[in-house]
Amino acid sequence: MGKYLGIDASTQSISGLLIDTEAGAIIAEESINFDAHFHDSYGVENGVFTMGGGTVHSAPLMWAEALDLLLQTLSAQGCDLGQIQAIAGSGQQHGTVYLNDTAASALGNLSADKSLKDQLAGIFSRETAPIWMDTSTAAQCAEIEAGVGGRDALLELTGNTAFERFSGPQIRKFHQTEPTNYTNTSYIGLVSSYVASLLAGKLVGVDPGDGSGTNMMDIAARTWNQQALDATAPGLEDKLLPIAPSGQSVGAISPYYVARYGFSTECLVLPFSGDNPCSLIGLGLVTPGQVALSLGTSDTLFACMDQPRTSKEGEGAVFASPDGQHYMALTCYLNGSLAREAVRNEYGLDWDGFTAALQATPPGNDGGLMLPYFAPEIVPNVPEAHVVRHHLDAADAQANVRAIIEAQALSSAIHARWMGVDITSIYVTGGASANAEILRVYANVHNCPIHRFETTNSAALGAALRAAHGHNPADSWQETVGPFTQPVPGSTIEPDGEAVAAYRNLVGTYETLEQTHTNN
Ligand code: ADP
Ligand code: XUL
Repeated sequence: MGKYLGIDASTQSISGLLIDTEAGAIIAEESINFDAHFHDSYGVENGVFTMGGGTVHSAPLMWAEALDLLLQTLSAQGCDLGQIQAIAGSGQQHGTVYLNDTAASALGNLSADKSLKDQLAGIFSRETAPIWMDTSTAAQCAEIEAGVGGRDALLELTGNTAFERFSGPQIRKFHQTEPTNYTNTSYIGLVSSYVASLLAGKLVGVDPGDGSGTNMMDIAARTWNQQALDATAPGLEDKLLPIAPSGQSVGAISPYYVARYGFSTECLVLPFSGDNPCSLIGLGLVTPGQVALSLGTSDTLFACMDQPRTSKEGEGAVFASPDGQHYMALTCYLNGSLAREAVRNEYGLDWDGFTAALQATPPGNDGGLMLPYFAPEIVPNVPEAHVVRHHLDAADAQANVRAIIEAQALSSAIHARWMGVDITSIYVTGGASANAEILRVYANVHNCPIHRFETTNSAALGAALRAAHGHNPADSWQETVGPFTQPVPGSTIEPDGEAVAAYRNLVGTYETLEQTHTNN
């Protein structure tokens, strides 16, 4: 029993969520939005740099500065950080951070008189970090698959086919385009392991949940796979730390945070994991068969599984669950919140206006459909942004609002089939899950109830619960997650018979439209 902090380093913000396991309650939740604080100093938009040709990066030094600001804000609000017994975290998946040979010593000798930003500016062998939105590595994906003996061989070795956003293809591109900087890189981490390293004051390894999203880890053994490393870049094994088991503390928090923010010297740091694997825990999905939907910057649909079920056609990914026992199946869409915002902004609406448009239009949208590829899409694989309107007038704001939400929900039904799970209820999280009208469309398309939770940040909650379990490993996962993962009473959204019938026919129509306009 005690107080545990979960930190979620995501695309557009870094958040902290503090739980008290004695009270069974979330006692603080705070978020630092990157654009609001760092747009001028780093030039990020929606937390990222969009660099052309599908290349999307972010700034690891900004994440360090944001971590200081988050802890300062929590402390200024009166949170007694000294009572926290353990911290775990969650990071946007796949993104890679490249450090030089000064990093370990800089992290180990942090002075409390100066900020992280002032002390760590020199540790990078690459100033920017490619992130999950990057779609520029199709060539490297093909080369890696060929390098291990083909797509099926990579699937067999790592559980996943090669994806543009996965870490391995991104590392290969760096090696090919900046060979000297690659040679000068001593350590390659993921967003998750980098932020854990900032807290621990030493280099921390990648956990199996996030290691699964690299195309380089043997998913069954939960170790790096040498054949996959060889197919990615030379000497890579020397730049990676061994996979760090998700539940084992890497040591106490760095003295920097004790002196600066009043943390206890005993406060433990656990490895961070990916945001989706953490959401699995934060929504209580520790039993196989349960399904969840995250409507964040990316939209993801995921399920807990006993065994790693693989997606041969490259529709989905499989990750190790940070509970140490299970796996998760995941379908990820790049056109999530930013695509919804593109429609909202195009018609000059705010979220209330967007919601009103959904309320004013009928399920099925009188036949109006949209393929919402405002940016390149992961599923189906669409390399170039293009939006298709089918029986849909571009001037009709309300119909376009409904069209994008129906497109996203229909696509989530089509591309969940590979998981082989009978979807009987869906747990939701992510910023857009605050919007009941969006969720109503999902309830009707999937013909099942949608359950909502107290926080829309299940990744940060899952991280806090991982910290609690790491500190009390004798507790069962069910005991740990149970008190925090009950749906809010009365908040469940039930399907409506007539709307369900309208969507039953529309799924096939949408699928045909999708196939006509993509190569999938
Ligand atoms: P991340 O994946 O970066 O953690 P979040 O889960 O915090 O993202 O979601 C942030 C997004 O939530 C915003 O970009 C915004 O588009 C969306 N959002 C917030 N409130 C609403 C709302 N009422 N309706 C629809 N979308 C919303
Ligand atoms: C999952 C993925 C995204 C990021 C978003 O494979 O790429 O959901 O984790 O933060």
